[in-house]
Amino acid sequence: RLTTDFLSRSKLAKNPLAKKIFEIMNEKETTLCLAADLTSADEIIKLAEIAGPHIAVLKIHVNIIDDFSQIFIKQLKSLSLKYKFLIMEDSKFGDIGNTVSHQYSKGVYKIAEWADLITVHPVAGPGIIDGLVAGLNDISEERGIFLVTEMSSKGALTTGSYIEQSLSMGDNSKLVVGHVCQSDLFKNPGMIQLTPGVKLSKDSDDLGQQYNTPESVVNCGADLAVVGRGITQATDKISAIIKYKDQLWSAYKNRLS
Ligand code: UP6
Repeated sequence: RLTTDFLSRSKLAKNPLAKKIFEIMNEKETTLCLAADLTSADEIIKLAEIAGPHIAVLKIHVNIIDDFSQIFIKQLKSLSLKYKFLIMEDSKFGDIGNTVSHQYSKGVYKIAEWADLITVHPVAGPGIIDGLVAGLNDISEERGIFLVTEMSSKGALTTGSYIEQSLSMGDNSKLVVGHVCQSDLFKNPGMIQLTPGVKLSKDSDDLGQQYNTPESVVNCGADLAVVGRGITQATDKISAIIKYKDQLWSAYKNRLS
């Protein structure tokens, strides 16, 4: 998987959105997934406007936004079409199938209607994926999920057989586009490794987050790399965006050869 290029891997992906992620990364020459963890809808839109040309995926946590509205979703959708990036809602669903089917499609957010991609804890077992599939009943667009197979934070409980079972859950569902993990845990070249905990310098925050550099996460198998505060807290955001994009892309190029 590590030395195969994205375009070849796009042909091996079973999920149409996984194919699309590979194609976008290849075409825009970026593996950046921007974690726009901001609490103001306008600020997220402003950031998406400048980051749009340089990212493959924009990831949000919809339930931290103070002024969520359908207008925000409309704006975000139109930027995603204009700049060709996908929208990920990092819900980390983790309940029984029946509950997640409602959380996905109902309530204030109606996530299934607009999020191309979501994240899911495999903790509840395969029924959680069946529940999400049920939540897509009225949706005609392609959708994909990343299983949170291994977390970036210190002392995470995602170890050993939990990881193994999450990987096999992923192999058994067409809805799964890849895994959130820290290292090269799977071989299937049609699946995508999404790695969070990325910063220009290897350090940590004071709430358990652990960071590695762009080069080191790519060498550990990251296809898409999640950068949040490395960009959102930079004084010059556009140069931070381009710096991460370039470092990640050249590490990917080096990995191929
Ligand atoms: N995230 C992690 N670690 C995981 C899974 N997800 O950090 O194992 C998410 C966080 C946040 C982003 O919820 O949105 O990735 C990382 O942000 P940061 O770069 O600001 O630490």
